[in-house]
Amino acid sequence: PTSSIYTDLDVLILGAGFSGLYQLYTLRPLGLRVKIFEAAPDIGGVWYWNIYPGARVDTGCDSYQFSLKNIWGDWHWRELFPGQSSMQEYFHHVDKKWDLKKDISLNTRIESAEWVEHEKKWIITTEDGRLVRTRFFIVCAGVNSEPHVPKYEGFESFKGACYHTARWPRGGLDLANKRVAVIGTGASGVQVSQEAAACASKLTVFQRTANPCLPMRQRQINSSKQELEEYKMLKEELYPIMFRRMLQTPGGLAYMCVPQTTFSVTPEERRMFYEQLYMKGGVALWLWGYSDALTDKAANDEVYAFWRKKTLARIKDPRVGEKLAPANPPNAFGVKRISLEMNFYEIFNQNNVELVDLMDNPIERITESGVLTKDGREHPVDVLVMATGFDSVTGGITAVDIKGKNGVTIREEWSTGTHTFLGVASSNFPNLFFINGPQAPTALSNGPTSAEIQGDWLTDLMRYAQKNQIEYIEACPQAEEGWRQFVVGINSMTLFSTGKSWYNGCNIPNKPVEPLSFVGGVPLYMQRCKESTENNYEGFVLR
Ligand code: NA7
Repeated sequence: PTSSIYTDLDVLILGAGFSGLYQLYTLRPLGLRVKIFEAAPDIGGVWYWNIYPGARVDTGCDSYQFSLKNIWGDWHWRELFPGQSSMQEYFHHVDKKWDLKKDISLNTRIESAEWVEHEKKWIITTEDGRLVRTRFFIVCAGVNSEPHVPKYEGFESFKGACYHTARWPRGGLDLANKRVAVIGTGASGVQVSQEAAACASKLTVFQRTANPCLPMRQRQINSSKQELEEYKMLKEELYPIMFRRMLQTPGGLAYMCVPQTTFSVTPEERRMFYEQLYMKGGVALWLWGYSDALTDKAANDEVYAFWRKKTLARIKDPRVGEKLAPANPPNAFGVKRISLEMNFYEIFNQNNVELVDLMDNPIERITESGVLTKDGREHPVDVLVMATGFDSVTGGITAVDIKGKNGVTIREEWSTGTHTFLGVASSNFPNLFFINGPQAPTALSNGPTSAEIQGDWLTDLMRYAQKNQIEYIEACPQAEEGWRQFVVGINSMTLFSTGKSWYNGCNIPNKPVEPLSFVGGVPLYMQRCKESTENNYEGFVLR
């Protein structure tokens, strides 16, 4: 191709979710030529795509947003756990405040990126044939953006409607009086099942691994004028403190676990504390309990036993209860993402809802009219919902053909395991960065918090590069090896290393099993980033 069909940029960002938008906003003052390419017709990332019935944030609204006052100052949430449409409104508010869309090319899917050594630039190709030459390429593809659909035999023969939760039809899909099947019981499966149970003639939930859910305890907020006025005043005072505090907790949230360990208190005290956390709702019982809950198996068993008792009391049929909250759980409590629910356990008391345990009775094949399980039973289905998750953390990056220095794609390069330094860059891929990618706090931290921390770090690096005429930045293999050992080492000190979960790639056949996120928490991560920066970006080659 001739150079005239290229667009020249300093920075191209892939993705217009929390990470990409923040990156664009913070890079702009540097005066660089920056653009975002976004595959979807609108901004918001996962909050554009996930429009299945019941799609909702399961982090409290105060934490799950940008920390900058020019956004939150005149934005008021209406629900403690906002639904998808509120999130989309929020992103439009962000766009209006930051005037982002003029630098975003929507409906633009990046297909490939190739490093051109003699130019020290990336050549990016889009699906519609556009070419971009850019110094830096920042992939903000999202943690759970690349849908995973298991390859069942007979899939193509199915005559009903079939959708992955993240590819729900934009025109909507009426589940009323339909026979609905949901495969998967992660956050999406739980949310869609709750909605389907209320209107479907029959709902069949196919569960592979029982995964504890905690009560969301959703509530409306700011519904009266007075409440809103109070909230505004509280925000002025509290938000700056809260956002600072979020940088001091491992999960990038406003709260964290207490310093006490589980068995340092009496059984009565423990019971009272668990009750309090459970009543608080959301992730409290999971993340804000005793400090050893996710590192000591006996401590973890205590929380699970408490949760199980609470949950069994909600399910009428003890056989169903045993499936949903088994005496011998497949995972330690919370080493797989805990989902939040509103009435998930009660729906199984309804006559129109059935649970099928795929551990006992796996899916043999999909037929023209439903799902055939190993016991020979065919479950008739009009709408088949694949709530089967994502090629998490790395999938959004490896979906793009990114060819580095040696002509090898990042997909091939990571096929036996990811390697990065600080979770932001990978050797052989100069001038390429990822936000909320592998080996960073990512899935084990609050998304917007991590997007800001890494985004600020990267903007500082871009400023440094500009000031010092640096055209080439690459992670050193030795630094990567050290980082990998650090990530794996910390992970092995926790129960996360024992879990089968998308946190460590276990959900995707043939994906390497490794910790995909940094378990050491936000403050330690920030400290490591700072150490590198203060030593002239130690661990990177800068030229
Ligand atoms: P998740 O949490 O990855 O859940 C996917 C579910 O699908 C989970 O229950 C899986 O069971 C199940 N699954 C996956 N593959 C299969 C096959 N082959 N057969 C049967 N069942 C299967 O994805 P979500 O969309 O719910 O949530 C993603 C994140 O979004 C969530 O964590 C929040 O951060 C928001 P498994 O447990 O693997 O046995």
